[in-house]
Amino acid sequence: MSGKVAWITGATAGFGAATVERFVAGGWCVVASGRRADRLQQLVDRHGAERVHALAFDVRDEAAMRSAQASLPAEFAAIDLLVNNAGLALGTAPAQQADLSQWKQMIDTNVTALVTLTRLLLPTLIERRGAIVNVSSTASTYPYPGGNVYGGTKAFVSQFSLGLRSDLHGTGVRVTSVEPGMAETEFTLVRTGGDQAASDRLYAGAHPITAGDIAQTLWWIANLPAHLNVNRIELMPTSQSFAGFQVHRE
Ligand code: NDP
Ligand code: 8X3
Repeated sequence: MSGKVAWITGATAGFGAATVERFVAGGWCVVASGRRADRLQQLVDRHGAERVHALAFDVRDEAAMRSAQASLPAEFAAIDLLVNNAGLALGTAPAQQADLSQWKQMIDTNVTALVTLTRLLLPTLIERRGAIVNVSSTASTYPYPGGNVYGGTKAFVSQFSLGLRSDLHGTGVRVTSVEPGMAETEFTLVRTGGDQAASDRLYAGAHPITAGDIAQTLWWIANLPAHLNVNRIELMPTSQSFAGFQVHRE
């Protein structure tokens, strides 16, 4: 046992669920949060209540977030690592046709909730000389049609991470922005409102990044020597690269 505690948001699926597995296997204790309580309970059942503590709440609900933090038992309260992973994309419509409520949900989840939890945990993280890993995206750097607000939220996450580095100068707290490209999780299922066929089509034959790849990357970042900080790291599947600008002709 490392004696260290990670709080991993979005632990019920995809990157977050795989990251719980990696950190528990590596001897850490984990605070696992997400909305789907049944999936969180499965993590507790699998690893034991002494290794995984489940907090079921919606990250958009600040009061619920505060009481979740306040409810942490002493063994899980001293957080060494915050993995801000909970997030989502909704829709791929161009801005002029987009659903405003979907835009707001992305901003509330990917931006507002992320900064709120970060702010709440900063005193503990500073005391522990801990670390923050924010899950951003290649969408933070490379725009694509229909990526509008999702890309905007991730650009915020990347830039906020760099800003945190500046503010936390001298505290020993490390901050990293992790920026993955195409990865097969429940991400596309959520984005398309549950269209499994669309999700399968996107990933078919592409050998996308796996949740395990990202979990392993987060594990590597978190366990580097304390004098090393990865500021940002961008990952893509080998099958994915760049294309040119689009030109509209009259
Ligand atoms: P998944 O859909 O598989 O997992 C998303 C996680 O976020 C779930 O555990 C979900 O839990 C949680 N979540 C979403 N909304 C809320 C909410 N309101 N309150 C609490 N938890 C919430 O997707 P990924 O694992 O792929 O996504 C993880 C992160 O990685 C996201 O930030 C995403 O933007 C980012 N990302 C994904 C990429 C990809 O191609 N897959 C690439 C680059 C970045 P629950 O529904 O139980 O609440
Ligand atoms: C997820 C990757 O390209 O779908 O952040 O935006 S992408």
